[in-house]
Amino acid sequence: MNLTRTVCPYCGVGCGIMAGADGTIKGDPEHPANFGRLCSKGSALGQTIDLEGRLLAPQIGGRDAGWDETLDLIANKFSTAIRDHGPDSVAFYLSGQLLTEDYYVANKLMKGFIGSANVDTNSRLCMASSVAGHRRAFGTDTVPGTYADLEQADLIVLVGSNLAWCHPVLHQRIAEAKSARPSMRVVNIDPRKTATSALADTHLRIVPDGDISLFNGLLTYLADTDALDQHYLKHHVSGGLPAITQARLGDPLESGLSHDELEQFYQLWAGTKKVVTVYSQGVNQSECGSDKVNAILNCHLATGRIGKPGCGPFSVTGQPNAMGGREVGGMANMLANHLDIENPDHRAKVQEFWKSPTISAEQGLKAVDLFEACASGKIKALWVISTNPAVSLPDAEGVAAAIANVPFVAVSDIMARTDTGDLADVLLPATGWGEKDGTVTNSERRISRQRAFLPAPGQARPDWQIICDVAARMGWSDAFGFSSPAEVFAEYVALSTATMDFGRDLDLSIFADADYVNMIPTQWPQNDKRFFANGGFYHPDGKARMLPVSTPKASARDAFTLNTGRNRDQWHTMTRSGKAPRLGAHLAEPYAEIHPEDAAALAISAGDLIELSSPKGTSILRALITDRCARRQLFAPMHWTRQQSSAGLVNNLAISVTDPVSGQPASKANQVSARKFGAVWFGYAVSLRPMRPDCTYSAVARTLTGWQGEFAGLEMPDHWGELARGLMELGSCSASEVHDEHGQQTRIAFHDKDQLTGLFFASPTPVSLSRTHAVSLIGTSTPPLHALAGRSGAGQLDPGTTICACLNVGVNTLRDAIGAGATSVEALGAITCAGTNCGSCKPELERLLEDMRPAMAAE
Ligand SMILES: Nc1nc2c(c(=O)[nH]1)N[C@H]1C(S)=C(S)[C@@H](COP(=O)(O)OP(=O)(O)OC[C@H]3O[C@@H](n4cnc5c(=O)[nH]c(N)nc54)[C@H](O)[C@@H]3O)O[C@H]1N2
Ligand SMILES: Nc1nc2c(c(=O)[nH]1)N[C@H]1C(S)=C(S)[C@@H](COP(=O)(O)OP(=O)(O)OC[C@H]3O[C@@H](n4cnc5c(=O)[nH]c(N)nc54)[C@H](O)[C@@H]3O)O[C@H]1N2
Ligand code: SF4
Ligand SMILES: [Mo]
Repeated sequence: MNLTRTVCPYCGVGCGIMAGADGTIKGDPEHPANFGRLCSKGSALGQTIDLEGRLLAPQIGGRDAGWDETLDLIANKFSTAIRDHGPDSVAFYLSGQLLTEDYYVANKLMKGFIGSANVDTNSRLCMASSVAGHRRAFGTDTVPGTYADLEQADLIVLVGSNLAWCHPVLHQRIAEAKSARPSMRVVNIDPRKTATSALADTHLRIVPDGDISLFNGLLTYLADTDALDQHYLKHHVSGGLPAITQARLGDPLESGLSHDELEQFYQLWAGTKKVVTVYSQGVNQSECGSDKVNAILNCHLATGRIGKPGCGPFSVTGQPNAMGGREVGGMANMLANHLDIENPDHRAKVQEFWKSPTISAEQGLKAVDLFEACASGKIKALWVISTNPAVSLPDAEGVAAAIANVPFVAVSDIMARTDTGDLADVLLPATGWGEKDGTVTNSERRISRQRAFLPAPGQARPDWQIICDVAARMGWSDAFGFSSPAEVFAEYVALSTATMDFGRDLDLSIFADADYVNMIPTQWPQNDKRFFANGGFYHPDGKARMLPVSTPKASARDAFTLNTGRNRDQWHTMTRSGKAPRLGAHLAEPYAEIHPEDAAALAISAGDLIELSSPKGTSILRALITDRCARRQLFAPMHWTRQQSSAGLVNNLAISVTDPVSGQPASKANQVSARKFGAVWFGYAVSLRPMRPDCTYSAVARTLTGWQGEFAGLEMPDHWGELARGLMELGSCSASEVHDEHGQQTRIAFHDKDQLTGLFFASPTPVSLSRTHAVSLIGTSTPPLHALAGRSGAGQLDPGTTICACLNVGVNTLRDAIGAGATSVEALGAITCAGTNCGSCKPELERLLEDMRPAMAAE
């Protein structure tokens, strides 16, 4: 089998992959991000490349259309809006999952040719606070760290990062470094206990947004204990004194930590030269996200702990090309190639290089404002590319209404049905991962080639080409006459060279003669270059700035604080990861983590549903009772959409509160009220065919044998059989229905000749039966009555919820192995194989061992 070297399309670690058209996926042993490792999502990519659900032809108003007709229509609608209402009446909303070449041409079209800066991206929801923090401190958006720093550090502080689930290969690299060098320390700062806390020596459970108090306290401690680097401060930093003075005004105890916890952490930080502080959405997605970033940067600048091996602040990017998007300037407040939109010299140079008729002179609308402008009628034509804002933005229902309010909406996606695509006038079929060529930049500034190994399906075209085709039809064929991504990349590199006189960080000259076809993963400006060890910042005086930051005013929080984030085995709105049965097995349903005492107070027991409400909307989720969450705090995943669930979308609870500097929404601290959802019946179904999430409560997911669904309702249906048929779309299959003697439990088996095609179970309490076993029966010739027994066959262990997605090992199998004497992750691997493929589940194995240890000791 011929394998193609490419990169993983999921997270910002940017792992190298060797992929084959038959679905073979292997880690690339030569890629410096992963050296052959992959996580569960990367390993399961082979299950996501089929054409099921793909958008294969352009659509206008729901009908298939030809490319010429569609492109003409878009060009016409945009040109007309610009003519009648000015350039700011149109907008692009892009994505950190676009390739650099796609991003570059979209930004060029909007800023240089249309003449508006209304081009923003989902990076606004993701990295904007880090970008703002970097620019305030360094004068440019530079990430000084490299992955090797993580292995060389003596202390790694993970702030607001669930690395074990969200950047699993970096987590694996740290875990390996730590086991080789046990003196290495890891501290995890998160209001919630996560899989990442398991790796950490210390988990500091701060209050939500307690970060500034904590890091201001650290800065004060460093100043008071003579731990500052006076030489570095004198020569390379300005603003040290005001920042320290401001920090002193805060009270570190407001972080929610005890005096002892603070003292120990401060001592450790002050006493360890090689510190890397890794931070992610717990920092960025906050009302004070930019200030949190600067509070962290202040401590590194004050101690000169930046840019040296094993040292530095490290904002890890979420999406595979979040970094590339920032580089090409694909955000409303940047120009291109790390140049400033406000700077007339920068603008003149870029305009001259682009030979463009115009250049936008001021910032455009940032994501949340952009969709508000859609709601108010200011935006007349909108093009959404490679992102799903009707799910991922706060006030998701409001955003959906805003999109519906725009007179003309085009959506480019790889899938036919998404919550955003469902609102579009025109759908454009894009080629997806595996089918398209280009480059991406990962968290450590490494540019890698994504290479196609599959043919473009149907009429799908690469995003850069669709954008250029529209630009040409708007009258700019010369400037957008690219015939390959290689040509786009060459222009992007040439722009960096042309603007080198401005002395910015983004120097791509190393790629000037790059062989695009065979390009090897390379960091800009050169491999292993660390910025700022000897100063050289990008403010006019060449110094970095420490910024005075103050603790945010505690908002009244009498309700619950809903924290949101990610699951190990799903990617965002699940359009791709949701296709992989292996991944669906990990956490198959939208849930809310709730503390046992809060659950008790709301009379919620295991398996019950919880209803969350805010002024914006309501969600119904399965209650997951756990002390991983602190009291009055909840956590729910962001993944579920209207496509798989009736009430699992959590962003419809969010009010659009944003950081005033970065415009990034505060997705981690939504104020909600909670109560038990008073379902009178609960249902569970497995089926050979897709199910509809068409019930007061419903959530459907892929399984190894088809689909499964969880349901619940507020009223007893008249006919269970009709209800089940409606949800399961099993048409002409015959049904066998069984009721228990009290008429409480209903069980229905559907079969087509000998084949079992569906099972439906309903009960007045949460349906308790082995999901794994039910799933395993679908498609077999098990007799209906036997199947309706609904439990594992006699003597056969129910493996339980899947923990190891690669090798399909369930929690009960693991518990058994621990009961039989397995005391380590390695021993569990040897007995059950769990964790021996990609290793993403190791933190959960660790946690299971930890959870069972006290119980066993007590026996
Ligand atoms: N499996 C998986 N991996 C992914 C993704 C995915 O969808 N699925 N998406 C990718 C993307 S785009 C991104 S941006 C990254 C995100 O990666 P992460 O930022 O690591 O993930 P999140 O789960 O969003 O949030 C991280 C943590 O922030 C904590 N937190 C909440 N509030 C606070 C606070 O006030 N202070 C602190 N210190 N912590 C807080 C949360 O409890 C949570 O554990 O993941 C990337 N990787
Ligand atoms: N509550 C809450 N909300 C959040 C977050 C949170 O932590 N909590 N996190 C935020 C963050 S950090 C992020 S990054 C966003 C992510 O949110 P989104 O970007 O909205 O989510 P995705 O599901 O990644 O959307 C990508 C879309 O692009 C499509 N696609 C995939 N490949 C291609 C391609 O090659 N071309 C085209 N044209 N389309 C393609 C996919 O099918 C999918 O529809 O969510 C944000 N929203
Ligand atoms: S860590 Fe996993 S999701 Fe992220 S790039 Fe690597 S394989 Fe892909
Ligand atoms: Mo993100």
